Amino acid sequence: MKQIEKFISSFAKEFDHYFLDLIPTNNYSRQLHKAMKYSISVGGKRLRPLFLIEISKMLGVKRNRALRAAAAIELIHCYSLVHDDLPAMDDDDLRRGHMTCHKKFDDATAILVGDAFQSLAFQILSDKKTHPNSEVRCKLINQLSIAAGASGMVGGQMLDLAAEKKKLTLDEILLLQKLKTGELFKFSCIAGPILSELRNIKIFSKYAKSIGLAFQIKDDLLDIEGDEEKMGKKTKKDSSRGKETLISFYGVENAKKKSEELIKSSKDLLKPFGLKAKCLIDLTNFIISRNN
Ligand code: GRG
Repeated sequence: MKQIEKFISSFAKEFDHYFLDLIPTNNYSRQLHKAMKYSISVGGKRLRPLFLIEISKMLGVKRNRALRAAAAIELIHCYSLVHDDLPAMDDDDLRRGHMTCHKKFDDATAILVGDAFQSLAFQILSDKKTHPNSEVRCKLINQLSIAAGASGMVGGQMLDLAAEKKKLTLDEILLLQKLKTGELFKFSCIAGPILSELRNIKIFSKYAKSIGLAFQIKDDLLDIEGDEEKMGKKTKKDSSRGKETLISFYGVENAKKKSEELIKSSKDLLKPFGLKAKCLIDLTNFIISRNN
């Protein structure tokens, strides 16, 4: 295992301990509680939390505050995966190498798990433990709701569903991906600047735009070239449904080149941070070197 992979997996272990403890244990159905714990304990790379925490560290944000914002973004991500796997959406049996939530439990439970994750994310952000300044908390809530909602991930998912019935242009695909994947990455990259109360949100929004698109190109490449066992999910789904992807426009080789350019330009944005950005640079490279 490469150094960066070891680092990511040890972070995921540490984060998961903390993350599982945030699921409230009383006052509601045991089935819902079990399904919530199941859906977050089956793994995942925890990349969105890791980017959020590394950027926060560079900016001197207290770790416990960054961890709370990181849990909020991962809850939104986990909710989106649980809902995306449902029969009405992508209809998948396998996620992160385990049965999907609706297969392990049932469709209604999976819908409620997603709903509960979403509200828990905002409950965490609105708590004073996340930041003593209410303006900071409000900004985090505002940005996460934009990223997750109709002009962010949910809007992107709607475009994605429509893409099964209609051929999209490159610009339409770029918009779809920016909304569906890019907006959550953006929150991961700007939460640290918000928590730090510094004025460097613009650099990190720009950085997020590049890594979000590079992540999506890699995701499309993995769908074509990836190993189902390593990925822990079904591959070749887009091609088998005749769905247009970034790869169908760029072609495999150009897509790889494009993703390398995006990673280079995102690392250039980190130059002013010098050695402080070392770990974030390694993580940036991982976006396209990963094999799951
Ligand atoms: C249902 C509202 C709603 C949205 C679903 C996330 C999503 C939108 C769909 C999932 C399908 C997909 C492949 C999206 C592309 C990017 C993505 C989210 C990949 C999975 O993220 P990773 O690789 O997953 O970070 P892990 O499992 O490591 O957390």
